Amino acid sequence: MNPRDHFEALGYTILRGLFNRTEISFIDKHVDPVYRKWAHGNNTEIYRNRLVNMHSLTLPEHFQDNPDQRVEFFEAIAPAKLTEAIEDIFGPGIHFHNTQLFFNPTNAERLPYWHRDMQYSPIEDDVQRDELRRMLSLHIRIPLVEERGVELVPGTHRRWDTELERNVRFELNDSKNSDPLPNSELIDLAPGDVLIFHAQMIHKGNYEMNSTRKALDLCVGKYHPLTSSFLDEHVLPTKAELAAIENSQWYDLAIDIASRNRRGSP
Ligand SMILES: O=C(O)CCC(=O)C(=O)O
Repeated sequence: MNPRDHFEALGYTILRGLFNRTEISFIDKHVDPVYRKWAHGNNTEIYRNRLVNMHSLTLPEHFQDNPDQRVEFFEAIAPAKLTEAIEDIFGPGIHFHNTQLFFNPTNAERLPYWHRDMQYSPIEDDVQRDELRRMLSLHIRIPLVEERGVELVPGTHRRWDTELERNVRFELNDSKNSDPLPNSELIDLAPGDVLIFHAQMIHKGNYEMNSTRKALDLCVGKYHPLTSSFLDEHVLPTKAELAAIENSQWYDLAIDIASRNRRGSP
């Protein structure tokens, strides 16, 4: 099945070996110091809040010591071969939204939790259900170490929950959000592979099968009024940085959405 049909049918697709070893090392060269410094400064919070990710790796504060590296990082994570592959699958109109880095929790009490990304937003669940087919928010997962690190329920990008899924996601009727769900798929990835999945499909991490995890997620998507207000312009390139980025289409569109948000125009 080609990537477009695979995504349409199942809600995810994998581009095996899209990045070579040098490209992954280059991305990691930027990610690793940002992650290490953040983790060092937030040790207690990571444990106490049972965190499994950090977000907004492109914020200027992470590049204070070497601002030039910020442009390099923006370029490394959105090379033409990735933006073209995404456009082949989803058509034009994709914009950058943010980044996240997933790791294993330091607190063993944190168990992987089934969710749809926006269930933690103030948007009502039935509104999310009604908008599901009109929304395209994607995770582009770029593992920096080998992992069986994420589990998906194929097809849930096009349908809402079964009763069991709902009970598990919201921990209703004695269910836990870590309870197993039928028909799920655990995804095997090697550095170089890129997993693209719908942020609103039901998914969770897997910690125990990985001695370590370090997966960079690019959050990208198409404009939707319900998600556009979550775009944080601080994670985007400045005007001067934008001019220095060769393949800037994802960022151009994001900046356009952010400036429309600022003006309050749709
Ligand atoms: O890797 C994980 O721990 C979970 C991944 C996830 O929830 C996400 O990418 O939205």
